[in-house]
Amino acid sequence: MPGGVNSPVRSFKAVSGTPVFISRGKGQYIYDADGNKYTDYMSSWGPLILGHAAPAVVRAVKKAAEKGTSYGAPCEDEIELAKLIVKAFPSIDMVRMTSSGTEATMSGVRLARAYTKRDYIVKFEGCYHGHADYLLVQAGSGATTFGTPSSPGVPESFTEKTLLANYNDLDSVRGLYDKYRDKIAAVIIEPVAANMGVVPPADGFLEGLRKITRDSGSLLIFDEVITGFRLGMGGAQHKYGVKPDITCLGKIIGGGLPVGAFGGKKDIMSMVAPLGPMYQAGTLSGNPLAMAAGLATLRKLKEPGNYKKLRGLSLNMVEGIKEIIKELGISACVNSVESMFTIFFTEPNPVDYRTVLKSDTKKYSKFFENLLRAGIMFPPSQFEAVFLSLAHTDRDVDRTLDVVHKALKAV
Ligand code: KE4
Repeated sequence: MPGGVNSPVRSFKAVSGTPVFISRGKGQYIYDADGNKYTDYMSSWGPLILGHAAPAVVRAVKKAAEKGTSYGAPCEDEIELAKLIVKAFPSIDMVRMTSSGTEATMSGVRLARAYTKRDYIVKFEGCYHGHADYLLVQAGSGATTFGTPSSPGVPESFTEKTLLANYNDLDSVRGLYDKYRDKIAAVIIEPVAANMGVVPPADGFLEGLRKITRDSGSLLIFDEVITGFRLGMGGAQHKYGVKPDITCLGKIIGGGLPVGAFGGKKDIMSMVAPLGPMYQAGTLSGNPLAMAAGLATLRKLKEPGNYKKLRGLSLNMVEGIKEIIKELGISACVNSVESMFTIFFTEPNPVDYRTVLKSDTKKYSKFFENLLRAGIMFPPSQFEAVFLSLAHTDRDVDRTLDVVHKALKAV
């Protein structure tokens, strides 16, 4: 397997180690093949908001598996999960399941282009929406506003219609609309960025995007693959009170099994085959085991007090880290939203990709290694998010803060 992994970010390449191979997880803990135990704050990059092997999820998957693993035909649980998503997201009348977040955003972008009959899309530097060719773009050289491929194997022609804006910078979006106004199908954004580390939207930023897109007849796509059901039952769009036209989901809605979804208003989703002409498909879309795991996760999650508990755990952790940073007088800061946060080795708090890049990744790497050696697993990259789960306890937070204190001091 290239790099010994099936996804690059697991390779520890960004933190100079060889990847840890996990043999099992339980609650807030994961155990590696050598028997080392870690308190896990990666949460499989977001899905495991209940923790590892949550009893309700394991029971649901076992029960589903005894009835078969896939039917190639619709089943009731697909309707149940769709209903739960539609209920939680007022901006969604209809939803289509996929098997990954990449498929969800790829399909959401295709849908916006089909619906508006326009070809250009706007994305933001530092936001990651999966690895569809035209979304693997980086800022073009100099004045060019369209993206250039950020990976070999993506022809220039595939990224010419992907325009790049700067996160939290409405003027950079207006500049693109001045040039390409009636050619832009959609703006796609992580309403809270988490793939450059956590970068919250500035006040008025999301509302500004809503106005710019609405005034120009283009669509607003919220990539809530991470924030959906993470920031609350209604995701970022509920928290910030801004309704997108299309929402992409993933991770938590599959409870750790392969899943993604995209949804929106009926008149937009009616474009999706077989109802409409826009083709989109998947052998294992709406897979019964993934549906069962997702349903078990969301049903548990919506029990009263859970988001309050997550928020409390995260607040204690984040405030504790900020105090340690202050006490040690080091150049570092924390960006956090609800139960996800990132420690950056830079000051002041990053607000976009350019300021995120000022972070000292060598210090992050040392910090990560010190935590790992002490049995704490943070994400093996500066540009990812730490996730709290309902399996974490106040005691975990206290013990983690002790380790963080020593690790920051060492750095
Ligand atoms: P997947 O295709 O990996 O299921 O989802 C792509 C995706 C889309 N949108 C957002 C906001 C995402 O964060 C992701 C995937 N996130 C990465 C890391 N944050 C997953 C980890 C990995 O690539 O292994």
